[in-house]
Amino acid sequence: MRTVVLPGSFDPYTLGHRDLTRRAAAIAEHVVIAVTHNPSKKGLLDLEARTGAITASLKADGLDSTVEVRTLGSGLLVDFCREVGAGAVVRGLRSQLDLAYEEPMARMNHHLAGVDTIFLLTEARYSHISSSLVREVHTLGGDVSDMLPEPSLDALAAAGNVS
Ligand code: COD
Repeated sequence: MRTVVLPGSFDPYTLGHRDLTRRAAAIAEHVVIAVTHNPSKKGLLDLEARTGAITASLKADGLDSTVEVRTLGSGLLVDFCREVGAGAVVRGLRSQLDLAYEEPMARMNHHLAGVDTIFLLTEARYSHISSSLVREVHTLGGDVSDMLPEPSLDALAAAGNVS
């Protein structure tokens, strides 16, 4: 497989996302992380802080020559895939709840443009980690330091939004 797209809001980029990125990079020659704003999710970090944290994390992991970070504006994911020449989308599955959320999107992307989705099962040690729970724990003053790569922790500290 040549190019795959790994889309998400990554608000913030977690250890689960990092594991997914590493595994996508092991099966594709080129991975494009597409960072988007998901209007249905309450945000914490702005787009620039998220892409910056992911870029720094890729560098620290030695993945910066295989994995590229781009922003996915307000357009369709399938149009973005066409633009970067990607053959498939990669998504992580933590549970059956994730599958219920993912299935219609995967079917729609295939319907719209024949773009397939490759699902990778999350490693058990990361299966309870979600950006939304990390945001909640962080904003309520809890410790999220063992759930995030260093650059994401730096981005949260710089955003200074612990209540
Ligand atoms: N371990 C492993 N993987 C994980 C973990 C974890 N602990 N946590 C999350 N993941 C995976 C997710 O399953 C997902 O695959 C990826 O990491 C990114 O996660 P999120 O939560 O940041 O991604 P979402 O759900 O916010 O992404 C939504 C999309 C960007 C895919 C969606 O909004 C979209 O496609 N937008 C583009 C507009 C479009 O085309 N809309 C029509 C879609 S049919």
